[in-house]
Amino acid sequence: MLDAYGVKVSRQKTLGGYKAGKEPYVMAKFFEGESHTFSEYLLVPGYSSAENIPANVSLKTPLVKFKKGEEPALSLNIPMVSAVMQAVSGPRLAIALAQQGGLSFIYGSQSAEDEAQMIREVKSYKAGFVVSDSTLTPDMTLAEVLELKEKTGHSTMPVTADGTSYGKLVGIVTSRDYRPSRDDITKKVAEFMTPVDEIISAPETTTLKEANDIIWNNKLNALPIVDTSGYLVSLVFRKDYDSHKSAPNELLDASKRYLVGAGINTRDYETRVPLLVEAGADVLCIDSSEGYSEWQARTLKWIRQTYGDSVKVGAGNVVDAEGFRFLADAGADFVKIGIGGGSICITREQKGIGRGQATSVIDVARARDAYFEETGIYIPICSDGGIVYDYHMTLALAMGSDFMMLGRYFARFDESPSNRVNVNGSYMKEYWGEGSARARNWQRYDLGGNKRGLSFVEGVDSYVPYAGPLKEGVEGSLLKVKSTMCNCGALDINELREKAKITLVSATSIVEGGAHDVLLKDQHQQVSYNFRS
Ligand code: RVP
Repeated sequence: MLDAYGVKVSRQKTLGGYKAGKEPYVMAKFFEGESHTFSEYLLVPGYSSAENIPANVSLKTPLVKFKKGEEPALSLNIPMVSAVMQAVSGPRLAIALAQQGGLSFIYGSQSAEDEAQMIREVKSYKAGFVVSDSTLTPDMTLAEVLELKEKTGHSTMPVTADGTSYGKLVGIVTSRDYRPSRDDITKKVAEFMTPVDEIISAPETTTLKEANDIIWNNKLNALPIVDTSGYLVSLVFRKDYDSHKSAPNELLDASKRYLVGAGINTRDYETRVPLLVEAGADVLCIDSSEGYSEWQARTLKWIRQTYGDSVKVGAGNVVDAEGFRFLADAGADFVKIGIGGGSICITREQKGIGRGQATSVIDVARARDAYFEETGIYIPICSDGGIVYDYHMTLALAMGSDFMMLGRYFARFDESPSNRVNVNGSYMKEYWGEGSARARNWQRYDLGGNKRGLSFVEGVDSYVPYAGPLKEGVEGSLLKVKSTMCNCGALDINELREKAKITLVSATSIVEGGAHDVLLKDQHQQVSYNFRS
């Protein structure tokens, strides 16, 4: 039946909100209250005892669901995971983050074979043995070497016959081999590298301790490890040995390999998941900007039917209790929260969907607790996107998040896969959204099923200020998180939730919270202040 406008009455429910006859039919559901972001909240300190010092704080947190009274099969030592993004989660960052106690989800916007190879790289990583990602060929020029050094920040680069990181070793280049201001930049690597017959190298059977002794005894900065035919296997750096010794939180599996996760989508899971599982991925995550969908339920169902509970898989993203419940019932091992809050994300502008990140976390955390009460199953939740200041992490935890996923934050570090570039005299790293034109040929912005071609950009391509090594950045941020927890009288995340007192702040009090009504003396101070962490 058609109405006066020629529209089928059965479709009117969704089109006009009126029944045939034009009586009011149904109103949209309105959430009570506004939706808020982290910056609109502060923590009010509670009593802190002499025990409340950062050194006593544990940030251990569950990664996957568990039954009341049992231990989760996987936990994190720090509540941070890196975003499932091309510009963020490659093998190098995964290793650096696992060394600090967190976990990366290798991006799924690449072929399943390439993704599985990245997983293998992390799982086969022997602490201290680095597979070079800046390898030279003998016929490259000094100009190209300088460009690579600028991009990666690496000053020691192996030279192989074919330029691959597993090629026949022919030499090594360090910054002591050239003088950028005086040498001809068209000079070939072969002319200034230290050739292989003058290099001290070691066989594959070398232990880290032995490698370190060789480095010390010969005053080396790096030791190439080669196989019996002279092909490069890895490099041991003096600085990595030190950093391995100072990684008490590292996140290891039962065979002492680093834990690593992998992003999947709702289209090719039947072929991708087996490759990732075979490669050794410890946990999977369905990566989509909109998780409350039949496609996710189908993906979860297939994984459960194929692997039972042995393959752990998170799902998302959702922003309310209803979405959480759906994914919980569908079998998700953890649920990710957040639509449109990511720094590079323009989903809210493009589609008008989303919700303030803090409000979403609070709502979903309540649903998670209700689910636990009802079923005895605790499903961890992850606040994904929109963490700008370090204190946002503390707020996310206090509001009920079990861990956080961060993109911009990790993209800034040396170990992220993106290029480092010099923009007007300052080092920047490139950072682009998975829904940006740059990444979207892989359709992370999962439209569900096979609806390829129906797409528009939901993300931007950008720069973020370069922030040095991950270890220093993460340690600095977590020290702040721990000291705020101490101010709340909490020594772990559960205690923080119990004791946290959270207040909404007015727009004017946000201004009051920064340096105000003074002229900063140091311009750099102003700049770093604006760039946040
Ligand atoms: P942020 O940490 O604020 O940079 O946000 C990272 C998150 O943003 C990701 O984990 C993902 O949920 C979301 N994202 C990634 N790409 C895009 C996009 O192109 N819109 N959004």
